Amino acid sequence: MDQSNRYARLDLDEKDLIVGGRHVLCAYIMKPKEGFGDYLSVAAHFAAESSTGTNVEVCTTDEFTKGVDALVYEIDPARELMKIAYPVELFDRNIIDGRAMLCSFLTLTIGNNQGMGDVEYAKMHDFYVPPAYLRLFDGPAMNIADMWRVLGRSVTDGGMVVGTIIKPKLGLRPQPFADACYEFWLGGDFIKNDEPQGNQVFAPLKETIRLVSDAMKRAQDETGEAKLFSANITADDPFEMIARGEYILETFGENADHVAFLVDGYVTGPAAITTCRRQFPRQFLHYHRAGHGAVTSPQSMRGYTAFVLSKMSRLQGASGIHTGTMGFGKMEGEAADKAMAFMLERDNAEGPYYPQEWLGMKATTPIISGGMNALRLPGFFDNLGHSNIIQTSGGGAFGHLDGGTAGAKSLRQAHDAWKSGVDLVEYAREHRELARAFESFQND
Ligand code: CAP
Ligand code: MG
Repeated sequence: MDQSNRYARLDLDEKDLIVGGRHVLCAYIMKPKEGFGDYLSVAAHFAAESSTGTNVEVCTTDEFTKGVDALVYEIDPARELMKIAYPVELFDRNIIDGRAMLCSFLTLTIGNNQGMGDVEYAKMHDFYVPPAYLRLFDGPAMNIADMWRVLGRSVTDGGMVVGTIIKPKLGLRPQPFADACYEFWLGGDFIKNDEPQGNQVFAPLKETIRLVSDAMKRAQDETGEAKLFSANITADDPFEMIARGEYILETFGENADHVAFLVDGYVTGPAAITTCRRQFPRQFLHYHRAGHGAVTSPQSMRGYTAFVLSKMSRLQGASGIHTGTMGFGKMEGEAADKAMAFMLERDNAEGPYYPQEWLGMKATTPIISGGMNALRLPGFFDNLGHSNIIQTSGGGAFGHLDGGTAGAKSLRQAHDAWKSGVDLVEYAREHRELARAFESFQND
């Protein structure tokens, strides 16, 4: 059944659609399967399957239904580019408060259309959210500015939050874990659970958190500085997440505002992020994206890009999300990924295909990790253009020849050198921990 005339409107102008404010716009790289029709008819079928249609006309379709069809409004077969306008009315809203839910955005725009028989592949590279839909998302409650406040820094000083991930990734029992925290905190600001650390049988969460809270108090007393901990509350069951969060806040007591909550948002999905965002609005919501590479990797021709993942996280209310090391660390990425950081932290940002005005929605802070160490930081900051990020180095701290405290100090020294425009080698002459970082990581 030829549906191209119903779900294709190449006469529509993107600027008019943005001004009209009634459509979410999505840009996909899509390739039709050989022998399944021309580009436009497959694109129209994609739009049908992503909104009001199926593979045949149905007798129940009425005029109202046609008014909320998703519409292909631009194609460029040579570039495998397809753009679709989704009427905002299509997206599901909470019955409790009428607000938007990201799962509905995904179900339509990256749902059945990922497995269609006439589509070779389709991957979303950007999307635009009109004000009428944007206002229905929670957005972030907290971000790096709230961390700086706890650290006693002004937003003008701001600067890099010196962080680590307790390594090894798994295997430390409660006391060695807490000892590693204390060691890092003697030089650094921020510690996170590694993404799989939680309530393993060899490290019961309740015992570990109690010891970490004590380590934080001792490190704060020792240094006279506030310290931060991002505790993993990821779980399948929202009630488990809430139980973990409540226990952690109760245990940290007067240091509860020094605690962020880590959620592995890709593997647990939008419900876990929103559970944390709504149950614990006074905690920094730390979105770890472990697993995202399955769909965001440039090697994957399906799903969506890391840029899209990050944009969705700001809508949902992530205080910070890992944005990769932009080619300066160990994970996939390139210098141009800085556009992801700008989209997260600015009120107006350009994406690969769309502008986005955030209309005052709080910024989401880029979190940098993945093979980072003191030696790699200046190049990273030169590329990004600033250092107002949360930087977490696991190996880059505990791989330092003189241990975690020296590792932390080397990271801070590298940041200070960059801020003062001094070459690292020069700065290392007067800063031993940085000098020893060269011996520790030079060949990494
Ligand atoms: C980094 C890390 C991070 C990944 C996440 C790890 O450890 O803790 O989870 O880098 O990647 O487990 O590898 P290191 P991304 O500092 O020791 O490399 O930030 O790109 O999501
Ligand atoms: Mg990790």
